[in-house]
Amino acid sequence: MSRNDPLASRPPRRRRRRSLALAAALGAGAALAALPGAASAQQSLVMAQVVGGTSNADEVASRTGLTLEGAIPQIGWATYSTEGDAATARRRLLRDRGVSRIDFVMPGERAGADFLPRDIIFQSPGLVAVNGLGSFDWKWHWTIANFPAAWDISRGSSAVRVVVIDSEFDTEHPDLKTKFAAGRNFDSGTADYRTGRVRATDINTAFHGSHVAGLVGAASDNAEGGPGACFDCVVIPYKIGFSGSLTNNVDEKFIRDLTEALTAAGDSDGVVINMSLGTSRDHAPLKAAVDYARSKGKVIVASAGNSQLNGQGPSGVPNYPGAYDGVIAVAATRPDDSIAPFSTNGEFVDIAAPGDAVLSTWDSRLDGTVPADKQPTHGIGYKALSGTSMASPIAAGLAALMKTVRPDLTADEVKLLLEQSADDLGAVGRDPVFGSGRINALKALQAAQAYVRPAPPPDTRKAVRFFYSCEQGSKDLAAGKPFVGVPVRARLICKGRTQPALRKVVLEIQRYSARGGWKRIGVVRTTNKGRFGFTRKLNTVGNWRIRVAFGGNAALLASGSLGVKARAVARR
Ligand SMILES: [Ca+2]
Ligand SMILES: [Ca+2]
Repeated sequence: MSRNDPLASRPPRRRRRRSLALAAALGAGAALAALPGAASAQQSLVMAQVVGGTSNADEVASRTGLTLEGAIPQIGWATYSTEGDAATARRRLLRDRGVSRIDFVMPGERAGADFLPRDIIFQSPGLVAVNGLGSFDWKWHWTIANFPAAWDISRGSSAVRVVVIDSEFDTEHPDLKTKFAAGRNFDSGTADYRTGRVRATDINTAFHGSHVAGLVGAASDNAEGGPGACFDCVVIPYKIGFSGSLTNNVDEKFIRDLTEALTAAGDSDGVVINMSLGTSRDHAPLKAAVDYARSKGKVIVASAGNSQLNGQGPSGVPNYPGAYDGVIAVAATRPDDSIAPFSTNGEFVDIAAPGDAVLSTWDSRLDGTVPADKQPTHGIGYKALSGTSMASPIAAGLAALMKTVRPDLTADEVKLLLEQSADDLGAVGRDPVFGSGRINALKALQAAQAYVRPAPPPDTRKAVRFFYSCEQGSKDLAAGKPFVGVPVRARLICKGRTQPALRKVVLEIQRYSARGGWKRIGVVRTTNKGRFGFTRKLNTVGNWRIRVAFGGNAALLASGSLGVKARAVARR
């Protein structure tokens, strides 16, 4: 029985329509004032990063009707001017397919602590409604977890990639299109299976992946919507299939698609994997895929599930893959740092992150073409959703920031530091509701920077020393001395002792070869006083290096010895 939603998300019950305050946010224009005495209208400049390099900058100019002022090919940025309204020019550039991002100066801009991205939710007032709590600032999910201060330390890196395994992705969304690496489609049995096509085609499942991907890494500083947690990171979108609706029961195809996608994520160059989904039953292939991705060093983050409410599934049922060892299972909090009522409780919950009424990217094509309860909140494809599906990518994005400042951290270390730096909530210490507490992005990055890996405990065992020698006829062969020539088929007679005395211990007699190193050719048992003796017939022509060796025990180190060297030569 799998009564959980395959995707841990549900739309908020109340939705607040909000007009886009783009013009208000940008209206004051760029910092270039008109020259004194100039008769013409004020000229405004906008810099734009051109897709494919500045050789395409002219085409952007002709499509947007703006004047190309100059370009910097080394970094791919071009500058455009307009005699008209600066906000209009920016909008034209942002919507042009040849532009990945733009840059401009905000009125009154100054450098300071707590980097605030130049996205709408950081520049304009707005509210989201939380069931039973009231209305809250629409960027609450970033501020409560201290992300602005964390972004002063790191905003991610294009070298740090996050695989998002989810429903579908609006790969042309203006806040996402520059953030996606090539995607892969694991929706088995469809025409797009095993292609790179991951863009949404089904309005029933379209929103979820776009929303989750935006929370990981939506573009920032582009005057669109909001930023993602790790907005200079790259998102790798992996699409899997859902049977018609996100609220359908789990089926075999879902498990199969998820398992294949997670295994591929293990082989990918992603360092973090986010799965805002789950099922209430343990599935062996899914567990194997988790173990495989872990063996590849991936940081795996998953939603804790939305099963705590009646009607959403049985309370407290573990959500897989979140409940597997080594997967960071994320519960959802609200703007007052209470637990979201749907967030699944259980010993498997590791941490909590904001997850009730969280604003993020929404498939922009859905506007006006879908039922009222699935329409975007406003014109640019942003929407507040609730679920541990939203908490998980915020934590995953933070893990990516940690991997940016400390690429050497292992997945277990990232998990440990996320937990240790979290703000404890609820019952003191780790508890089944919040796990170790609500993530704190600033403290997590500071902990990552300061982390000193504990040195492995020194080996205090003593070494065993060997004193022995061999003789053949009148020749003495002491350990560690150069080769001594002896007739082939001669017999070496060897004896010696160990220090400390190994009583009644079996030692190995070993012979060295260049190909195989030291290999056992016999054994010898020590006496009560740690003495031993053996003979060895050198039955082939060539070099013989023979030693005795001890395998070690709780008090003594494993130890070899130098060995004696004999060169067996043919008899004349
Ligand atoms: Ca943005
Ligand atoms: Ca606690």
